[in-house]
Amino acid sequence: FKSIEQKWQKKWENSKIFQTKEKKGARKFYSLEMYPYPSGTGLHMGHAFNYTVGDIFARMKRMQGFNVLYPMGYDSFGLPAENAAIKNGVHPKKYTEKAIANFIKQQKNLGLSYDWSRVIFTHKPEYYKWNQYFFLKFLEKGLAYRKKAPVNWCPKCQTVLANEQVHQGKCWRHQDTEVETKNLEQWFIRTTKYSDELLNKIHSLQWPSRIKIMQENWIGRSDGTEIFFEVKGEKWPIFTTRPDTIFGVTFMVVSSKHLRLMELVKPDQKDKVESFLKKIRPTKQEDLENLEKEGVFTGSYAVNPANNEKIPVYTGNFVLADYGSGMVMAVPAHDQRDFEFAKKYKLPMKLVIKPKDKVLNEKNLDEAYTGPGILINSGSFNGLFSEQAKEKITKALESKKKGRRRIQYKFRDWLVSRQRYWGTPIPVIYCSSCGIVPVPEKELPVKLPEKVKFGKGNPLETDKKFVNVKCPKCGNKARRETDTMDTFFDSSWYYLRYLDSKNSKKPFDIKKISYWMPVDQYIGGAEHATMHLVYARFFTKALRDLGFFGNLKIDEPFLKLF
Ligand code: ANZ
Ligand code: ZN
Ligand code: ZN
Repeated sequence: FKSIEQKWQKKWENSKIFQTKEKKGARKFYSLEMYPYPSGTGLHMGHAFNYTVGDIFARMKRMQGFNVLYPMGYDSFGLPAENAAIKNGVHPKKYTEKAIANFIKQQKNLGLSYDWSRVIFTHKPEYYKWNQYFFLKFLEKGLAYRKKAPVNWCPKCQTVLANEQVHQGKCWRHQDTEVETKNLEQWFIRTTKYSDELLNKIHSLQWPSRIKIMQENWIGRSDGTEIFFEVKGEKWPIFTTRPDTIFGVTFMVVSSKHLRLMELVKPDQKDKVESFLKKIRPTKQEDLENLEKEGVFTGSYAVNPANNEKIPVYTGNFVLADYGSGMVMAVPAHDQRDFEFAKKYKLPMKLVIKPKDKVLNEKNLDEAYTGPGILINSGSFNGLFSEQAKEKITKALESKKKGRRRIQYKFRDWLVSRQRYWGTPIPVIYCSSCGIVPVPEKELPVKLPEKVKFGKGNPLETDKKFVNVKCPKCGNKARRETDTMDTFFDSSWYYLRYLDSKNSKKPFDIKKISYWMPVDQYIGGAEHATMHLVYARFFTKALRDLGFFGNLKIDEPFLKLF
């Protein structure tokens, strides 16, 4: 067996039978597998499974007469290589390249029918140069920006993470580490510009419905109303999907992580609020239901725009700082979270929705009534059904300029900067007089320096030659960005680079895109439903709108997913 296997594999390689070119007239088929992170331990059975399925499929398509593109590459930047470097004293580059050689050997042994001439390695400057190039294009168009925000920090990885990389409050790389919240200035990609399209086009994809549903929920569209409540003479917005319950508001809750919380805290409540803030832990969207709801009074009052009632403003752990406006109107009779909070702190409840088939009493509710019904205790809106009342109340608020219709998404902009070494350097320079200055395109790639010290903090900061540069604009002393890009940036467009992997002038040629795109069959792990598969869809749309595909109508990267 061994000798037969070797004989034929050699023959395939020498005759280049798996190498592919664009062929006029031939029906193309782009068959792609999620490329691997080359770990030091070699292929695991999951890889062998995934790639064997893909190989069988590609061979079948060839037999059916298709001109099949079937490439392979390596997602070779990333934290594990850097951690191994710290632990074992090997440079991440050396560690990675050894791992890649082993992967290739194993994959070749399996006889996988890849077109090896197109192979890509994302840690090579010939590849990551284009990451930097795209980043600069995004920056130019406002699709990349820097802001201070509450962000996810993994103490074990010693870096910030994107929302997609926090799973049940833990880091995606290790389920034993709680992610913390820090207020830091970071680089973001404006993925939310495409929330609408990302959601609306999902139905057109031939993907497993479970993956589509996960992605839909991740983007999470809510249709609701923004309502302005006056607090200390200023209008504070809240987001609600239940404007029909506005007469039932008995208190307000502002997130304990709200950047402007302290403006609402009266001096005599300051100590109480501060000791509360010290004791609570960060909250994530998915813990909201089970969390013990806690809070304290801020000392301020809000005015309900529907009836001018004065209501107390609390701060609480169950309101997210980065959803809606970070503040809620609390309706304890009809919202379970508000109900639990009101019970705990003995706050009043007011019924404003009457269910069809039950009689409720606000003195002895066991839980919030969250269903629809007929409005009561709601002034001129009494007697309306809740769905109608949502419309009418929103309209009434709109006419008084105290509210407006609003579509809200759970989806957040993608945090892409990482305080780590083994990734693509972000191509910007900070100058004390010019501010953020992009590295001029002709100076790309900004190469990752090799002689750095590993151990504490970001190794890039230890390379003075890398850090201390001249401002490209004014020529004065300036500082280079030391953060690197999330490696999901690399995997967001690698399927385009396979089409033209050796092009040194452009990321890819449009003629090749026109022939091969989109990917006809994609094969890979479900764990990417709300990570890679979101980012890659965003990238395709953003590159399309930046004109990278000319007049081609390429809206989606992956038609079918297995
Ligand atoms: C008042 C109300 C009354 C609500 C009621 C619900 C029921 P989704 O579907 O998730 O969009 N909310 C708004 N901003 C929030 C934040 N930053 N953190 C936590 N909760 C927040 O849900 C929207 C509802 O979630 C909003 O509607 C608000 O509570 C709450 F009987 O407003 B509701
Ligand atoms: Zn981590
Ligand atoms: Zn300058």
